[in-house]
Amino acid sequence: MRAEKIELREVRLPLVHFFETSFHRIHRRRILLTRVYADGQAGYGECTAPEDPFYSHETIDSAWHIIRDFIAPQLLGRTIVSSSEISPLLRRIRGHNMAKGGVEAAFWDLEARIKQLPLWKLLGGVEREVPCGVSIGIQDSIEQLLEKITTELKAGYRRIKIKIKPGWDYDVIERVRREFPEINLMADANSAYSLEDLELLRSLDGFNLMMIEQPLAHDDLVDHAELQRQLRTPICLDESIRHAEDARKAVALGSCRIINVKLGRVGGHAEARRLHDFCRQNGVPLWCGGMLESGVGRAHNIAMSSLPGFTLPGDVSASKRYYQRDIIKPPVEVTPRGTIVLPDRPGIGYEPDLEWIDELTARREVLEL
Ligand code: OSB
Ligand code: MG
Repeated sequence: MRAEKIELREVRLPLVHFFETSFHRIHRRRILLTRVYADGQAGYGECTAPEDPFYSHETIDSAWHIIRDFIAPQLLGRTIVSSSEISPLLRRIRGHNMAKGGVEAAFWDLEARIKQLPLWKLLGGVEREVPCGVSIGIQDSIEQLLEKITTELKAGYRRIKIKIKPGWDYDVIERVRREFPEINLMADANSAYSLEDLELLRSLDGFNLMMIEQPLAHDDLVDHAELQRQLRTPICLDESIRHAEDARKAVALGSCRIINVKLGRVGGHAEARRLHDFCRQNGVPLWCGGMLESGVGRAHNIAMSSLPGFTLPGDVSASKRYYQRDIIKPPVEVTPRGTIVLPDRPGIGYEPDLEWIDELTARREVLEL
């Protein structure tokens, strides 16, 4: 593949329902789509950087800048045999994993299309159907939360994740457990606590949670190891794992027992696969996280989830939970068994709806040699 052109687009999509975490409440997404042209074909990716720097340092605007000024110049005009070469080519750029991952993803889609293979097969995936969970944000009331959980369980989802923060934690989980004693339940704190909250975090041990996700600082491994020694509930790390090396260190320190893999956060499919291989060899279960992606990013997440180490239900759910009309055809659908069936078509396996994308486009830039 010789990349002639990389196109960046910002599309704006309102969320069906606001999404609130410990760090913000959002009502719509600004999404950065990438499109790489080579050998007469195009591949599609999505940069998962959000609008603000509250999840990590990256934003859609920082990613735009890094892609335009540093990533595209490295890749345009270069002959690439396998998309696994891209991550090493970008190594000199420190961090900015979502920017890198957003471009790398488009190359993988393109390579799979050229080879006439579904992306999941090209990546080495084996599962034909992947289990799905849902991530439910902080609501205005516990009643609203219970209603949402009921809806998602009826739809077949196999695991419920709720967001927590100080003031929306113990009582909420207690009430959810009372209503749903048997379900697979977990909580995601997005770094809202510190070791000073040890007593509260230990009190959650009584609720038989599958795991607690990222309770402590976004860049910490040491305090999480201390916390894990004091908890029965497994800790799952999200923000703290930026690449396979972080996973190695987290496992060595005992900072977590489960890892949430996000393509953007780790900088793309190649790094996600390295992380996957390490965790599989070391018996650490994985699941695929989400960043409220549009269908393009969602399709990439689904392909990655076909790797055999993704044994737990992910945060990858149906398009309609997020967007009234997704930007791919068909939209992502979930079976009544709470699974997504891997598509057989080449590439990401869903077609970007180019006319709809044109209508939603707020900004576009074409990067060429
Ligand atoms: O921490 O997993 C997270 C969404 C945005 C930013 C961070 C997170 C999330 C989610 C939603 O939990 C996952 C999804 O449904 O896409
Ligand atoms: Mg998380």
